[in-house]
Amino acid sequence: MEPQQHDAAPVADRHERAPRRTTKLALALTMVLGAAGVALPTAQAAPATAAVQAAADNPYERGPNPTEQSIEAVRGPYAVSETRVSSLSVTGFGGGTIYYPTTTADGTFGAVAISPGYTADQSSMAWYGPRLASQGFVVFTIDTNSRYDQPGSRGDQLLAALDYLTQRSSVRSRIDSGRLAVMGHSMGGGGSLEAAKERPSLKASIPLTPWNLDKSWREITVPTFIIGADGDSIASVSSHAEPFYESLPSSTDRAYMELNNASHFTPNTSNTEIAKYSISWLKRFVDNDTRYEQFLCPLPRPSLRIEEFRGNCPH
Ligand code: 856
Repeated sequence: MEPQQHDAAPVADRHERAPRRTTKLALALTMVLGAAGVALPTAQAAPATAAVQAAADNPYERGPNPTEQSIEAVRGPYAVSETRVSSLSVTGFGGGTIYYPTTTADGTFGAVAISPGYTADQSSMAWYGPRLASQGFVVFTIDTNSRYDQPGSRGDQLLAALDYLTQRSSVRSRIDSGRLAVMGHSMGGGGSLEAAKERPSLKASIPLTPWNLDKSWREITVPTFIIGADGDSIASVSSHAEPFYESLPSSTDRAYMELNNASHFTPNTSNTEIAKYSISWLKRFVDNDTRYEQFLCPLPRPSLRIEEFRGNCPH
């Protein structure tokens, strides 16, 4: 199927592309002419803007400087397209939907595969697609081979989906294959822990009200952000999210957010706290974008929406 425009989000490539191109040209000219001993007027010879400096410091930084408002917004700066992947065209998982920034003017993006929970399908995680892709990630919400697959299988399927995404998908050229992450709900969150244990090269993992019979994740070195819900009666935080978090090595970048007044199914509908801190975690660890560290450290304070927040700061 052809890529489709997903929504009417703000224009994609408005963040300083033209100025940056101009300053890069000026920089090249300055270096060439400078080496040749040619003097230039000051305006052209001084390209060291904040944007140029930032791009030099971190080649994976995407989008404008973030604000509290920009990470809470229902859509980020990138217009989003989507393409469906049939289960018949893949092996190792059940197909899904890829959401991606429409523009090709900002280089490649990191990518995240997202698994649903027991008995659920990709539709239960659909809100993450445009929400995260519009911030500058390729997002793959997947179906599992069977709705009854257990966490170990869901972990394998997340990794198969990432391999498909970077090696065979129609958007593979848009992705930086070295900057990948996993997310998942419930047994899919348990699967995110399994995937991070199995593939330490992942840059981030975000288990959402995770469920797993294995309580010890001391082998994980992937930066992991676990989100629990205080009212979860299917995967109680005392038996799942909290021990999972506490078992992560303190040498691993890790965080735990417990949502207040929330249930096992809170991650299935649009949620500002889940979005803003997930975006920050992905930006910080998939893009190495330290502009987002301010939203993670010092640790967010408890509020009407947040029961508690734990973590290792600074990262
Ligand atoms: C639904 C995980 C004994 O385990 C359970 O009862 C159980 C139930 C549900 C889930 C889950 O993945 O929920 C998400 O889409 C474990």
